Amino acid sequence: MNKKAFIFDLDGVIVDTAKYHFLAWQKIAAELGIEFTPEHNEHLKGVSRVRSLDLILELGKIEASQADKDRWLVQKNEDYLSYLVHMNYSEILPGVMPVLQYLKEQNQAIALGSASKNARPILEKTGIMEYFDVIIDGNDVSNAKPDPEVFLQAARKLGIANDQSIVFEDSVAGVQAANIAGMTSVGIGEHNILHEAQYTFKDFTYMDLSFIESLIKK
Ligand code: B16
Ligand code: MG
Repeated sequence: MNKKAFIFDLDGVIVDTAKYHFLAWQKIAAELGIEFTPEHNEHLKGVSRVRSLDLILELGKIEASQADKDRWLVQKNEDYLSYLVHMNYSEILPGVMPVLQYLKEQNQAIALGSASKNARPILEKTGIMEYFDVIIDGNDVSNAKPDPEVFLQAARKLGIANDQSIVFEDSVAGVQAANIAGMTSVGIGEHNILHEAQYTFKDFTYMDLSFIESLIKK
């Protein structure tokens, strides 16, 4: 039987928390007098919290002390967490559950590969922790996407080769990380943004289970 590793990014793939990250960063940017648009935000998707702040400061050409940076990082996370308080199963993006259920039925290996340090509480709140054989998140890695570390760790822990691994990603950095790792990259979002992915789907409702079946048999 073919056993593949299916590695899911979290924010923007399983749950729509990307919008909460955006709102929290936008608040910090506004306080600093920096215009921060959804287009700018695309560069922050999949990128670590620390690196995201640096990108915003670069955008505003602001040099800040480490103490200020630390304060903004705490403020951003507190604001972000306030959006998650009422999070539940209903915030799982459409089409995700049928794919997870199908993979389980087919006895495939499933991992989470997220840059977020808040990944575990989100999986708990949405009640889908049990689907994941392995969870690698922002607490486990030292190199942020597009470095492939998060996906390499996931595949290694599952005991499955990189070329037998498939990554679902909504970020440019994450798609690049999957490609560098020698894995199959499936972009979830707009094709014009995620054009480096081997396949792209607007969201999981556009993905037929026969596509997953073909990846398993590949
Ligand atoms: P946190 P993913 C990423 O999660 C987000 O896309 C990115 O916007 C965020 O800055 C990063 O996690 C760190 O998140 O501040 O919660 O540690 O898309 O890799 O699941
Ligand atoms: Mg993401």
